[in-house]
Amino acid sequence: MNCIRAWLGLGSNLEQPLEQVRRGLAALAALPESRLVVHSSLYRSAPLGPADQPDYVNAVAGIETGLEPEVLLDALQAIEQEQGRVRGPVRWGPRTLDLDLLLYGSAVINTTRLSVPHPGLSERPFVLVPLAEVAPELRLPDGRSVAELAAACSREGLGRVVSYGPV
Ligand code: ROI
Repeated sequence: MNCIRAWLGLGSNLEQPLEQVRRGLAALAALPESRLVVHSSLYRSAPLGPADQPDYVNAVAGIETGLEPEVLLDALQAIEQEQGRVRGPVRWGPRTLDLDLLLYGSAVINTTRLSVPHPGLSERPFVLVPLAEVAPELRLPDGRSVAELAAACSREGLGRVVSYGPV
């Protein structure tokens, strides 16, 4: 198997977000041709975007995968659907489970369906902080250090969820 380390972001703020993220991690562990290698703690984060929505639970996961990027994207979207994701009318509105492909090895991908690295990655604390927790040595394809980006971002409204066991 041609194995690539991919990094995925999980986010939920509807229908018991902790449970949604927990189920999302379990679904990632069951992806074909892939292995869930590591996941971060779960974090509670204030919403980016419209403020009149619940706080989010966020986490990141690292997988080794033999799936091509767009095949992986299909699989992630199938998991989102499985967990009742409905794309509402509001841009940046609430969601049951959002799975983002953050990084796919050191690939830079820009197709109609996929932008990798994820465009929000380098400025979103709810992605950078969990990513730096589990992969402080990681660099973006342009060479920027995840640990340095995480150290420089504001942690306001972001906190680790405690009293929550492993998946
Ligand atoms: N805000 C937070 N805190 N966490 C998310 O996962 C998240 N996801 C989104 C938008 C709506 C941009 N805001 C978010 O897609």
